[in-house]
Amino acid sequence: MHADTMARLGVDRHHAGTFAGEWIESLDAQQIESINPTTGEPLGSISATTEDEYDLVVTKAQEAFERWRMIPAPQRGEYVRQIGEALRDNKSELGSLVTAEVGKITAEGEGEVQEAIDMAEFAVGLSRQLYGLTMASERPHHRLFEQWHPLGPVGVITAFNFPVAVWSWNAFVAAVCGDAVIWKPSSHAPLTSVAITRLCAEVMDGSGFESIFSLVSDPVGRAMVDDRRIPLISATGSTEMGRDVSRRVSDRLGRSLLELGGNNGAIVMEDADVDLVTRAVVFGAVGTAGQRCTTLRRLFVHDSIAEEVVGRLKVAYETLPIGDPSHPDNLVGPLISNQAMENMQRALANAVDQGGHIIAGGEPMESPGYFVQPAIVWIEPTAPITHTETFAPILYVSSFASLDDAMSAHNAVPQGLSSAIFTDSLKAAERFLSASGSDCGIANVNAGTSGAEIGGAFGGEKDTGGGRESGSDAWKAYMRRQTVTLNWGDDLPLAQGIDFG
Ligand code: UN1
Repeated sequence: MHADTMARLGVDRHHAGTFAGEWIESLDAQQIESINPTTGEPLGSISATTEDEYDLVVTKAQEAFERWRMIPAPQRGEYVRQIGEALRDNKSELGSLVTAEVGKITAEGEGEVQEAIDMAEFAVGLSRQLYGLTMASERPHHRLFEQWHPLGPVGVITAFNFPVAVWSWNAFVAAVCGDAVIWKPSSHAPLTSVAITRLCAEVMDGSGFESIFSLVSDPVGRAMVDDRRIPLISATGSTEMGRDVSRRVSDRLGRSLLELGGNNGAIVMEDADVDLVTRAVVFGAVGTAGQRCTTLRRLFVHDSIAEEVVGRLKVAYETLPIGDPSHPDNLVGPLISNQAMENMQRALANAVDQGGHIIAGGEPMESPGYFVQPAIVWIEPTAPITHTETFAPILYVSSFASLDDAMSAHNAVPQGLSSAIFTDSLKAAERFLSASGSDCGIANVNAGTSGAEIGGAFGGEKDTGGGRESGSDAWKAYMRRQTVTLNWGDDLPLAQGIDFG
């Protein structure tokens, strides 16, 4: 089944891992193996990128960029439209490859490809919407305005958990903005990156712009981060990784766009709809086996309904269908690796040490793959473990007496990605959305923390890194702003009224 899917996508069991307008690999290259987390078995492998190959990728991307930036943005959008079509035509194959490679259930594997298709469509529209403002000039016969120009080759570092969608947030927007894109995917999802790059290559073939969507593999991520030829590095992953990227990129005064760890919380008020809460919490906490940066990790429930909500969640957790993610009945697939299982066990042990009680799940499961039972832990919101992100399905639950208390516990963590409140009270919702409410980049009312639409800007504050990707005006990060003053008069009036003789 996997072999068929891979063949349809043109991904051989062994494939070159570097694309610079053409696939390249050196004979003695190291291999990066892709492991199917459902079975623990290898799916295939790609060749790692050597330093020389990396250099060729950047040289070709730069050369392509210099021509790409000069074609009208809507024409660039036309290429992205065709890539979106190619994704649409291959949605189920790509979805199954995502399922095989990172263990997402079929609906989520395909959902992620859909997110990339949506993103392509968004970027096509955007290609006719890259606007600049005109400001009122203080000088007669002067026009003051800003325009946005392409930036250069952009480096895109993605994580295993969204191996298609997060690349598309960056790549499609950057491409219509006139940039070339150099992708360094996660070593846990190399085959998906090869399949996607092959689709792009097919569309771009013969256009003269084959190097606009290129691919590099480990271990050249660091070289890319340090490379002055790359004005923007967009990186998704852990806070630790992002801190390192941020330091290195700012050292060369480059730009970084960071989407890092989340530790997302939801507040459940006494008037919340408990059915809706239960469904939203289960999807948010156990969807993608707790491996989204938007996964719900902390739940604050009003004292008066805590017992009821926890009871409902326990029942839901006891009957969760966990298993082979390609089986349509299953809702929870495996974690990405054995290491991820160990991290989860360590976090649970710490939680118990810090006074927590595991009230559902938590056990690793007998299986060749990396399956676990999602856990619910009743614990004080001040326990240090609840202030860290463990990339696994652990939900820390506590109760509160007043919204003010819940709000301060909610905002007390270093991360600031996504947040939610469940209530029918207008006052409570508005308090949560106010300047003294949620300190996150994403705030939801009566909807869970995960599963954001692409139309909004995605990202968060504090340790989440501050970057914004995908929708709204996130495109501005991929362009350079130029402020223009144009004097169409015969005099030379100076700003600030300066008289210079
Ligand atoms: C991520 O986990 O890095 O909002 C991205 C969501 C998805 C994207 C998650 N649209 O959950």
